[in-house]
Parts: sequence; C-alpha cells; structure tokens
Amino acid sequence: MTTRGLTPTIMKVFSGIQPTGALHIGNYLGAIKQWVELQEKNECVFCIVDLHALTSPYQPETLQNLILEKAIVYLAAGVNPEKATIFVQSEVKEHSELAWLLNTITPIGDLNRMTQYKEKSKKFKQNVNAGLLNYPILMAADILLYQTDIVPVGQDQKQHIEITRTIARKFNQKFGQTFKVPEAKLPNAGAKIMSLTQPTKKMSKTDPPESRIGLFDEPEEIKAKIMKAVTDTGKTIKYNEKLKPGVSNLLTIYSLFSGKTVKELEKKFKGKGYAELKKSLSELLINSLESFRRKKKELLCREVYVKEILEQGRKRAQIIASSTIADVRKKMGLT
Ligand code: ATP
Ligand code: LTN
Repeated sequence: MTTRGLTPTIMKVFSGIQPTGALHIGNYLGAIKQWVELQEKNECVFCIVDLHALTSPYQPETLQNLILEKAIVYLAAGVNPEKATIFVQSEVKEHSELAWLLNTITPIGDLNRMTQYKEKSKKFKQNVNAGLLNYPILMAADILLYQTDIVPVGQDQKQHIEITRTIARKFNQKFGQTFKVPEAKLPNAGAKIMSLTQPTKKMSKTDPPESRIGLFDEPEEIKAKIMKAVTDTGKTIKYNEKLKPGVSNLLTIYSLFSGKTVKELEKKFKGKGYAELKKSLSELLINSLESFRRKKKELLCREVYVKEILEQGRKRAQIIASSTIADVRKKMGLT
C-alpha cells in the first residue's frame, strides 16, 4: 500500500475467481491471502465471476451450487463480509453492458496474443468460443466499473491487467477521462505456486488432483500428495528454481504457511533428506488448513446467511457499477 506522508491511502481493490473448480493453495497464496490482508484498510470488492466460467465447458444444473460454494470458500478463507463486498458478477448487469461497450474499442489482435486464450483454446479444442477470446474484455469491465486502484491476483493474470490498463487508457483518450487505470498486485512470494507433479508448470484447478493441494483437502489426501510430490535429483534441500524446481516449490509453500524465510528453512533441513522435508510440510499444511475445513463445514449449514451476504453485496456493487455505466453511456453518446 502506498503512503502519502503519514496517512495511509485507502485503495479501491477489486478481484474475482470463477465459481467452477475447487480452489487450491496456489489460488489462496496468489490471490485470496492478499484479499484478506487488503480488506483491513481498503475498500474491497470480491466477485464470483460466473459469466467468465461460461467460456469453458460446464454443467448448467450445477452452477448455482458452485456459486454458493465459492461464497462459502471466500468466507472460510477469511474474507470478512463486514469489511469487503462479496457478490456474483451476473447479478450486476452492468458487467455485461460495459464488456460490450469495451469490445468496440479493443483490437482483436490484442486478444489473440493473450497467453490464457492460447492455452485454453488448446485445452478445450472443441469449444473455442468467442467468449474465450473476449474473456479479458469482460475482466476489464469488472475492474473498471469499480474505479479500481489495485487488483490482487497471481502471476498468470498479470497480462489481463495489462490489457485492462490499455483499454482504460484508450477509452479515456477517445471519450474523455472516465476510468482509473488500475495496477496488478502480486504477492512478493507465492505469485506462481507450481504443480506438485510437474514443478515447472503452475498449479492449476484443471489439472489432475494429485498435482495440487485443495484448500479443503482432508489430512490423508494432503499427506499422500505431498509425499508423492516430484522432487529433484540430488539430496540437499536448497532453493534453486532452475536446478531444483520441485524442492524450491515445496520450500516456498513451507515458507508462506509457516512465516519462516526460505533461508531459515534451508538451515532447519540442513543434512536432512527430502522425506523429512515432506513429512514436516504435510504436518504444517494439515494444521494450517484445519480452520478452513472447519469453517467451511459450519458455513455449509448456513445457506440463508450466505445468500444474504451475496444480496447485500449485490446491492452495494450495483450502486457503484450503475454510476460508472451512466458516465460511460453519456461519454459514448448513448444518452
Ligand atoms: P486454471 O488453471 O484452470 O485457469 P487456476 O487454477 O489458474 O485455473 P483461476 O480461477 O484462474 O485458477 O485463478 C484464481 C486466482 O488464483 C487468480 O488470481 C490467479 O492468478 C491465482 N492463481 C491461480 N493459480 C495460481 C498459482 N499456481 N499460484 C499462484 N496464484 C495462482
Ligand atoms: N480471470 C481471472 C478471474 C477474474 C478476475 C476479474 C480477477 C475475472 N474478472 C477481475 C481479477 C479482477 C482468473 O483468475 N482466472
């Protein structure tokens, strides 16, 4: 957070996660952990981006449950509805409207270059829809509607924030000052947690379960996945992303959940083997994720409460979004 003089500036913060797919520790360390810290002193809006989820194969009959579950996950992971606004993207129609308007100023070439588009169109060859290509425009609409200063996300979303900045600048140039130009906020460490089975690739929701630790995995699953995690040749426990990507990833995860630095951990495990590191990391993760599992179980029985939080969130989000869209419509000659 920036400070001017002694008074900390209150930032407008926006971020979102799709309702589909179970969250893993990469999502937590890259995004949600930052949200929980930022909500203390800033104006935060956290969205469940259901419209984005429609761009990959999904089952309509399960979507409402997944949305509710994601709200529960936000709360269980520490998002506080008294401090932050939590809402569902499709319930605030201004997101779709602004996305259409921004479509008209975004070059197709810019969208074709997006890494996520290229990867997803390879992964879902049968369903390369226009929504997948236009995905970053809807994301720009999400962010720009709330006059956002910072967007806490993991490394993989950085490119989408860059295109959001380009779109905001272009709109302001063409139609007059309307949008704030937001900045991505990546965590100092943990912006790209790697897969347990292929440690040169990022941990991902859409890869096989053994490649990731789910935020709500049971203790036995955590232990089995960590013990099977791919490590590297050699025996020493030393951080080196290039030569030892597997061990380095485990050290990063260990450091972020324990609060110990990687240097301290290298010292702690000096002369010890990979099995010892893994055993200790499993125990740490089992204990650290215990409160998430407990809170989630509690919230699963409180559907009415969770729905009320989303309704309050929708109302708050709607007020901000409709004010921005009124300005946009005016600037574009629609009113
Ligand atoms: P997929 O790989 O299927 O696209 P995902 O696991 O990347 O899904 P998202 O919903 O795209 O999940 O990401 C939600 C948030 O978590 C984003 O802010 C993203 O940057 C962050 N994130 C995702 N994967 C990681 C990771 N491996 N390390 C750190 N942050 C991550
Ligand atoms: N594309 C993001 C999800 C997302 C988002 C946003 C993140 C949609 N709209 C606005 C930050 C701000 C992803 O994590 N896959």
